[in-house]
Amino acid sequence: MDLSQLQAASKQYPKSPDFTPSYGTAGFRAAAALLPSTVFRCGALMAARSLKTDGVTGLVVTASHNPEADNGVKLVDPTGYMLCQEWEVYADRLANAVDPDDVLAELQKLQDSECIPSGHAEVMIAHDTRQSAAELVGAARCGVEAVGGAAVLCGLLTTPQLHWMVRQRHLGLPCSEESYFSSFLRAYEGLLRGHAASEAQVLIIDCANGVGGGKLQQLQPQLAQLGLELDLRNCGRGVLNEGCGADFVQKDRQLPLECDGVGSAARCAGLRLFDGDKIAALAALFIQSLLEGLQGPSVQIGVIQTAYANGSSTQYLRDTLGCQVVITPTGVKHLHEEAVKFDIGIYFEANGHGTVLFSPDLLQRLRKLQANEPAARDLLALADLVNQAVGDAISGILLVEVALQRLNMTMAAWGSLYADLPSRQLKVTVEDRSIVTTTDAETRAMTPDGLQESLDQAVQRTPSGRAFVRPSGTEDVVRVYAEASTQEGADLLAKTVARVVY
Ligand code: NG1
Repeated sequence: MDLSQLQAASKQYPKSPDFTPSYGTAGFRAAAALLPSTVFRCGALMAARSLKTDGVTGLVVTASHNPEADNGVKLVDPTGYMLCQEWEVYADRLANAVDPDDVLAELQKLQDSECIPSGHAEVMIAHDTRQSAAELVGAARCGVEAVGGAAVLCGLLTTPQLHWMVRQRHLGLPCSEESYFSSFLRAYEGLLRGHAASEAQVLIIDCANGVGGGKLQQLQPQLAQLGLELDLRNCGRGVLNEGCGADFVQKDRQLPLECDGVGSAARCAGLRLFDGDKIAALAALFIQSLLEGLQGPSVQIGVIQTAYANGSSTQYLRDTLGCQVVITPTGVKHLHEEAVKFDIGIYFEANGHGTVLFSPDLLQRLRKLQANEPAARDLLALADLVNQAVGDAISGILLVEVALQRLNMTMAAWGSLYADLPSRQLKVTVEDRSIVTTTDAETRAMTPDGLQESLDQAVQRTPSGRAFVRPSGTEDVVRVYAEASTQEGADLLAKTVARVVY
C-alpha cells in the first residue's frame, strides 16, 4: 500500500475534536456534516481490505432509515457480505484518529499487522439520495486514491444492489444494474410459470422517498407484464423517511403518508403489519413445501431472529414448522453469520431486513438434480430470486409474491399463521447510551447496576410479559421493547421499563 500521499490528502478531511464515531449495527452513522473524515478514512480502509483479500470491496454512503440530515457509511467485503467483524476494530481506530499523523500511524499499524501486500486495490462506491451524498462520495474516493487504490463510482444504488454487484464481481459474473434486475426477473418468472394467479396482483409500496423508489420504477413495466402491478407511494416528492418508511411503520405502527384512503382489500405494507417475522414464517413454509418434492437426504433449515422477533413467531417457527431457531444480537451481520451454518438459513429482523441463504453444498446438489427434479429447479430459482449477498427489500417483495402465489395463500391466511403477541417499542434519549450494556443476545442488561432487576420485577407483574433494553447502534437512543398478552400490558410494561432507563 502506498501511504506517501495519505497525510496530505487526510488534511482535507479533518476530524472534529469532539466527534468520536463508533462502528455500530451497520457501519458508521452521524449528522452528515461530521462525517467527511470518517468516510475518507473508510475509503482508505476498504482499499487496504481490497489488497488484503485480493478482491474488489465496496462502500455505500447511506444512513438508511435515519433522517435526511444524517448520513453514514457501510462497508462491503469482496464476498458481498458486510465487512468482516475483525476489521471493524480497524475502522473504529482509523475513524477516531485525531489528526493526519495519527491516520498514517493507524494505517501503518494495520499494514504491518495484516501484512497487506502491494498490488491493485479497487473499491466500488455507491450512495443513496441524501443531499450530503456528493461530498461524502468525494471523500470516500479521495480516501481510496490516497493509498493508491482505484475508486469505481457506481452512482445511486440501494445498499443491497451494491452488495449484490460486489458479490457478482467476486464470482466473475455480470455485475451491472441491468443484470441485477434481469436475474431477479428471470427467477421470478420461472418460479411463477404455470402457477401465477389468474388476475394481476396490485401491490402498493411505500418507497419512503428514498433510493428504492427510483429502482422500483425501473422494474415497474417488466413486473406489470408478469402480472404484478406496483403502485408506488412516497416516491420522491416528500422528505426521506419523514412520516414514511419501514422503520416508521414498524416502530410507530402508523400508516405512512400518501397511503390514506387505501381500501382495506388493498395489499400494502402498513395497513396490517406483515413484518420480518411474518416474512420469515412465510419463507420457511414455502421452502418446506418445495423441499417435499426433493429426493435424498434432508435439508437443514435454520431461522435466525433477534430478540425483537415477536414471541409468537418464534413459537410458530419452532413448534409448528419444526425449524431450528437461533436468536442473535441485533444487526444483520450477526444473523448472517449464523444463517450460513445451515443448508438454508432464513434470517429476518422484525423490521424486515433479511434474506434467505443457500449453502454452496446444497446449491451444488440442486444443480446435479435439476435436470430431473422440478423441486431442485424451483429451489435454484429461489436462490437467484433472493439476494444471496445481503437482505434486499426489492428481492424480498418478489419472494413474498412468489410464496403467496405458489402456496395459493391469501393475505388473511398469511396473517393468521400465528397471532402476534401485542408489543411496544420506545426510544429513550439518555446522556450516554453506552452505559447500557447487554448479554445473552441483548435480552439481559448487565449495566447499569440494578437495571435488569427492576426490569425483571416489571416483567413478572405482566402476564406473558417479556422486555429488554439495548443501546441503539444507529441512533443516539436506548431502545425499549416490551411484549405482553394485551396491548395495554405491553404499553404499560414498555413505559415502566423506559422510566427505569431514564
Ligand atoms: P439499532 O439502531 O442498533 O437498533 C436498527 C434496527 C436494526 C437494524 C439497524 C440497521 C431495530 C430495533 N433496530 O438498529 O434491526 O436494521 O437499524 O439499519 O429495528
